[in-house]
This record gives sequence, structure tokens and C-alpha cells, in this order.
Amino acid sequence: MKDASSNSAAKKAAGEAAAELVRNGMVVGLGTGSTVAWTIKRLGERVREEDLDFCGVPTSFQAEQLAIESNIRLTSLNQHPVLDLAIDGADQVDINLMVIKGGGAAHTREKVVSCSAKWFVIVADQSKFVERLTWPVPVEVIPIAFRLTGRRLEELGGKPVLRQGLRKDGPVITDNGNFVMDVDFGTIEDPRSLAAKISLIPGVVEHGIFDNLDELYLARAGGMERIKRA
Ligand code: ABF
Repeated sequence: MKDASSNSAAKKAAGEAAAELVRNGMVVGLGTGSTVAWTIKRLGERVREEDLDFCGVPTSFQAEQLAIESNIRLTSLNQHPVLDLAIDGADQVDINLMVIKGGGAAHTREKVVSCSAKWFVIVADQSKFVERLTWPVPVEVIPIAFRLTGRRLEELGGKPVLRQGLRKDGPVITDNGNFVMDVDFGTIEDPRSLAAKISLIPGVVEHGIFDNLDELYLARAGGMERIKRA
């Protein structure tokens, strides 16, 4: 249990640290997951305590609900196509700041939001930071195509598994009405090359390999570490 509590404390430290990046007048992408949830909660406190005046663009239904509960003013990408900042979580980040996201089945909108931002920041605990990416890559696919995409992903050396809902009553359905396949490729030596190949597969909506990270807020045992792209 100690690991769980220290892990939770690390997520809280990373999430709250990134909340301090937000300034009055900013439009900020708000991500999905338990780490960035601490960012959203801290931003809600700052709105209340400092009268912080900014707008949030949520990346998922979960992020939207939490932002509303935190009294954060929301807007949309159509109203604000260019964001000042996007803050999100991750499943894994490697030493070259290549990222795997999608554990929350929201990576398609997360990628659109992060690519719309001038500055993309990820908040993570130490367990997410690795030498090489090894996490199964989430791939959002249109439901009619999942057999074809499965075969093509196997041809790329992957082992695709259709993600099932928590109640095991059927596949997970994304906010966009699609399926998610989690694809184990083992150790990913060249994430950019793999990302390009997956993107070409018919029926693929979006994969969870992100190459646009600017800065990682990493909660280590000795404290917070900010790792910026060179
Ligand atoms: C979402 O949150 C996903 O893209 C990512 O996989 C997940 C990380 O969740 P947590 O912060 O709870 O570990 O952004």
C-alpha cells in the first residue's frame, strides 16, 4: 500500500506543480487521468483563491466534468484554435521525450488539443519515465475495421488486443464512438517510425504515440524534475 500512497503523492505533486504555469488570460488544454486531475483541482483552487482568470479546453468527458466541478470556465478549440498551454498525463515517457498515451481511451482528442497548444506539458510520477517505450500502444479504430487493423498491426510485429469495458460487457467505446486496440510491440526502438506505419493502416483513427512533448514535470523521490526538450 505504501507504494500506492507514495505513487499517489507523487502524482499530486506533479499535477499541482504544473498548475502554477497557468496565468491570467491563458487558454489551456486540460487532459485526462488521475495525475492531471490534480492539476485541474489545483487550478480550481487558484480560481477561488487568486481569482485566476483563464479558460480550459477539456480533452474528454472526464476532464470536462472535473473542470466544471472545479468552477473552471470552459471553451472549445473552434472558439480558440490556438492554445497557450496543454497539460496532460501519460502512460510512458522515454528519455527522448517520446510519449505513449491513451490509457484513458481519450488519446485522439488529447493529441488534437496538445498539437493545438504552443506549449505541451506532461505531468507524471517516476514510474512512467523509462529508457525505451515498452507500453502497449493504444490505437483508436473505427468499429467495422478492427479485424483488418488487427491483421495489419500484427504484420508490423504487434500483438493487438481489443480493449474491453470494466464490466466486460463489450468493447470500450471512445468519446468519438470508436474501439481501442492495445498493441504490444515489446521495446519500441524507433517510436517515430512505428507511429508513421500505424497511421497508414486503413481504419486507424489515431494512435497513442506522441512526438510533440515540450516539457515533462516528473515527480521523483528527491522532488520535482522539469525535463525540457532540447
Ligand atoms: C490520459 O491519462 C492518458 O492519455 C494516459 O494514458 C493517462 C495517464 O493516467 P494517469 O495520470 O492516471 O496515470 O492522459
